[in-house]
Amino acid sequence: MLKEKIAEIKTKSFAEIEKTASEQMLYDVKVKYLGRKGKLTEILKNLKNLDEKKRKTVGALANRIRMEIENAIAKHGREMSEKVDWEKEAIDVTLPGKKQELGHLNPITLVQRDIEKIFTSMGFEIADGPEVELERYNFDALNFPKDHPARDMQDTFWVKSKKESLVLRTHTSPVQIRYMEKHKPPLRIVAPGRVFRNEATDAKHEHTLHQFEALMVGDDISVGNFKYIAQQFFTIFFGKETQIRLRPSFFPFTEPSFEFDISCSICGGKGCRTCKQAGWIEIGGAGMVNQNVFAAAGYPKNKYQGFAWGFGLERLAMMKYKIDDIRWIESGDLRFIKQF
Ligand code: FA5
Repeated sequence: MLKEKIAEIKTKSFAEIEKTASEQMLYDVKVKYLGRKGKLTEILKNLKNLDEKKRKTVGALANRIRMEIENAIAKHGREMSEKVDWEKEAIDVTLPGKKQELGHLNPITLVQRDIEKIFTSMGFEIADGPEVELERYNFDALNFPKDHPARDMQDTFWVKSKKESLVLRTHTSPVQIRYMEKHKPPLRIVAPGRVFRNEATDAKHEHTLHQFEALMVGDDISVGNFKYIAQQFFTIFFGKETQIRLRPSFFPFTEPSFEFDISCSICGGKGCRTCKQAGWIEIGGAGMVNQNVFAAAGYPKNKYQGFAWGFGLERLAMMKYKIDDIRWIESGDLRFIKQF
C-alpha cells in the first residue's frame, strides 16, 4: 500500500517537474513533495509507526525516491538556465540612464503668475470666485437687463439646476459682487480665473478662456487712476513702453465704459492675421463701476466710486510670447507646450 503511494508520488512529481517553466514553479513542486508538510515528507515522518521490517524496506524506498526527486529538480533547473539567452538577458550597466522629463508650465500659468506679482506689488489683493456661477451674480447683480443678448443660449452655457439658475461664468466680473458683499471700501482686488463662452473659435476666440478682473473702490477713485495703473502694468509686464488705446464702449456694469486695446506685439502695429490687420489687439473692457452694481452689493448709492477692468489672459499671453493662434494654448500639443 505504502509502496504504491510512493511510486505514485514519484510519477506525479516527475511529470510536474517536467512541466515547470520557471524557478518559482520548480520551487513550488519541491515544497509540495519534499517541504516540511510535503507528501513524501509525511510518509517519512510516519515511518516510526511501522514495524521494524516494513520500516526498513519502506524507509529505504522513500529515501531513494526523495533523492531521485531532488536530482530531477536540480537537472530540470540546469536545463532551464541553459535555455536562457544570456546575450539577450544581459544588462549593459554602462548605458546612460533614462532622463526624467520635466513638465512645462502653460503660458497662461506663467502670465497669471506675472500679473499677480505686479498687482500685489501695487497693493492689490487676490480674490476668487466659482466657475459654475449663479445667474444672479453673473448677470443680475451686474445690472444686465433680463433680455440682454449675452444671456442667450448662443453666448452662455447654462447649467441645468433645480434650484437657483446657474451658468458657467461668462466673465470674472461676478467676483466683484461676491467680494464687495463681504468687504467695505477702500478696496483693491484682482481676480484671475477661467470663464466660458458659447462661441465659435478662431485665431482670437476660444470657448474656454481666462480673464483677469481688477477692481478698485474708494471715495474718489477716477479714470485717471485706471489709466495710470493700466499704463504701469503693461509697461512692467512687457518690459517696454506699450501703447494703450481707449475706445468708448458699453457694459451694463460700468459707466462710462471703454474697450482698451494694446499695440499688437506680433507685427509691431503693422497689421497681421492675429490683429486682423488692425495693428491693435483688443485686450479688455473697463469703466467706472455703475452705481447700480454698488447697490446690488449692498453699498449705498453715490457714496463710493471706483473702476473695474477685465481682460483676456490668452490675448496677453499671445502678445507676450508671439503666439499667432489662441487655439494652441489649450491644444495639449507637446510641440507647443515644450517651448515654455
Ligand atoms: C467682459 O468680459 C467684461 N466683464 C470686462 C469688464 C470688466 C468690463 C470690468 C468692464 C469692467 P468682454 O466680453 O469684452 O468684457 O471680454 C473681455 C476680454 O476677454 C476681451 O477683451 C478679450 O481679451 C477676452 N475675451 C473675451 N471673449 C474671448 C474669447 N472668446 N476668446 C478669447 N478671449 C476673449
